[in-house]
Amino acid sequence: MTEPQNLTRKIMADHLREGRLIVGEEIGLAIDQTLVHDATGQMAMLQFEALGFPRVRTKRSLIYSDHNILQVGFENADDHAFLSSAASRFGLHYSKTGNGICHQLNVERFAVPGETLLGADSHTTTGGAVGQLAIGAGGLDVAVSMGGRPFHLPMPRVIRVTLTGALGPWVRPKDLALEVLRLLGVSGGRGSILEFAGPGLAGLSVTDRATVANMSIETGAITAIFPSDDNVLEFLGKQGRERDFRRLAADPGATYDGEMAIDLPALEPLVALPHSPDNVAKVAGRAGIKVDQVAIGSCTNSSFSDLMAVAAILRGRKIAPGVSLVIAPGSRQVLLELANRGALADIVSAGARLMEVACGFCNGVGQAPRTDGVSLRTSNRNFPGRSGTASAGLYLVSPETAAVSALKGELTDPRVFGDAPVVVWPDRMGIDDSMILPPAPEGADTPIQRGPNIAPLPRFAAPGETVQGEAMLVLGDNVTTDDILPAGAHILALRANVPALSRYIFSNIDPAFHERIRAAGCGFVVAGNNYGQGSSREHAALVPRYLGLAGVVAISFARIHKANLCNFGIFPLEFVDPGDLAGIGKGHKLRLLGLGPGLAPGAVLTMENETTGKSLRVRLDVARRQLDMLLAGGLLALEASAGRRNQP
Ligand code: MIC
Ligand code: SF4
Repeated sequence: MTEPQNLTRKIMADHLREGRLIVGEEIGLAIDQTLVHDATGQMAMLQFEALGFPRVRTKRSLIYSDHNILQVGFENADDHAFLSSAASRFGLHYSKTGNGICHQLNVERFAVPGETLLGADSHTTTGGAVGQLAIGAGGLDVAVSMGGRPFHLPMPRVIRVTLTGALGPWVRPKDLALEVLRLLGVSGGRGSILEFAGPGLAGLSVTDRATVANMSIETGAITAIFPSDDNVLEFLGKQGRERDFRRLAADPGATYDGEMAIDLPALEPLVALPHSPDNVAKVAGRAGIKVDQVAIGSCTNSSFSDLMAVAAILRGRKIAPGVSLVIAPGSRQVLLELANRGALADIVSAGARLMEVACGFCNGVGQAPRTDGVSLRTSNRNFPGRSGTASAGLYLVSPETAAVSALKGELTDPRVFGDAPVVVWPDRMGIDDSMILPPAPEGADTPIQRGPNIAPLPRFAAPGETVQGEAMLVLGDNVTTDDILPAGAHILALRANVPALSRYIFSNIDPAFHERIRAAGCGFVVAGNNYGQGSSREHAALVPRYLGLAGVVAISFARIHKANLCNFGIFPLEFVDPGDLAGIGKGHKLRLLGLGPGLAPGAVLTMENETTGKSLRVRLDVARRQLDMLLAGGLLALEASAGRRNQP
């Protein structure tokens, strides 16, 4: 008899192409679907082309236009022309601007229980809401999987999160997501997949689960997954996708690598205070903070149920005079349903500003708050500067807390408001996929449109056996990819143009970084725990490499960023003795010794600090595959040197 399996391992076993399902060992998973968007897709498609793949080999691959939608110059329109033409040529579907946010659309239209999805966006995890094993990665990893090759990662620990009871009135899935963050912090989920289970699931719809799966990445987890049960069947039915349904759950008696339990009735409305999503407090304890802006939307909370509840709260009322309320529906389907039910009229009558169906304010594309402003948001990240205003404080809350607070003008516990809204779903949502363009037939030879914003891919050389450079920055714990390459409309517009983008690396921390590293020619960044947390943006590795960054020495790394560093030939080095961090100062001259063909994965290397005269030991904790890339100067250089051709 085979042993009972948890849900994660079942899906992994179905997709295992390399390795063994032993925690910590590298595995290669077959990928059924991929997604990229207009902030990560430019590089992914240029890399796909450079790898020589003629056509995608997945069941379905999509490019979404949702992040980079402001057109104040030619750049974003150039990028969209490039992306849609590349999609058509290489066999991907292209979701046009105005159709919606990739993760919302994936859950509505494409996610299939039991399948794998690899997305060039950290919140790809949202697909876990329907039992899809949905993982975020850098664009180059997604390009490789688009070409039909497995995706590699260390076999995670699977943590069962058992939910009991039901959420009380006005307590929402966002509060559950924040509770998970309160319990785990921004790095407590590293190396793990959170598998939700228990009787509490019955009261959570797919859109509720999507909020929780979405924010699982904020704990550092690889992803989260929910069983595919009656609630999933009901949701897929409303999307006309009953045929995609497959009932999936852990076997009774399945074992896990860790356990957590959350009693839903014990939860209260929660808020993540500035400047980290794990800085969680009870709304009741912070009520009364004056609010300048309330922003409802993002891939965390922009579903039909979220916005219908918001509309019900706003109905017949006006927002407080000092508040700017902005609302961005997650998809065109959601927007049309709101319009057809009169909810849009309730939203607009209350004084809200209706935003484009896109990521928008979530990553600083518009709606930057005033200096020192307080912005209440339903999104998932409140890192410093992410809104576009460095001094603003972002508070993350549920849509219900956001709407009630917009009416009151201050952070308000929604439970004071009376009866909680009850959202009634239609039997079937309006289905119209006409903004998703299919690719041209194979062999159609579609030309790829390359405007001046599409710069050629930079190429990198192999390192020598010794690498010498300055400690360009010495940083603390939890450095985010927003710190490395900030969000914001003007920077996002340059995602296809590495030389132009390079001016912004670490610009919020040290505006002179770009010039300093250029002058030094080669350098290291030194940091504490969980370096590179947050987004999947591979530009946070690619662009520093372009500027001459040879290595990052840290106590530990966030998974996606570490993989991105290897892909672009930057050495991710971990202090053997974390106490050595204190001995390195900005500007110290460092020498990394012992690189070369004899090196083995997990090797401990010597780093000399020429400024202090001391030596320290650093571990190169990477897989063989990654070591080969690092020694070749990155994945593209390795492929070129191996003469690998991906032609059929
Ligand atoms: C984010 O939420 O930070 C983004 C913008 O969606 C990123 C993607 C990117 O920066 O390219 C992510 O989460 O991966
Ligand atoms: Fe878009 Fe924000 Fe979601 Fe990132 S977190 S995908 S920027 S909505």
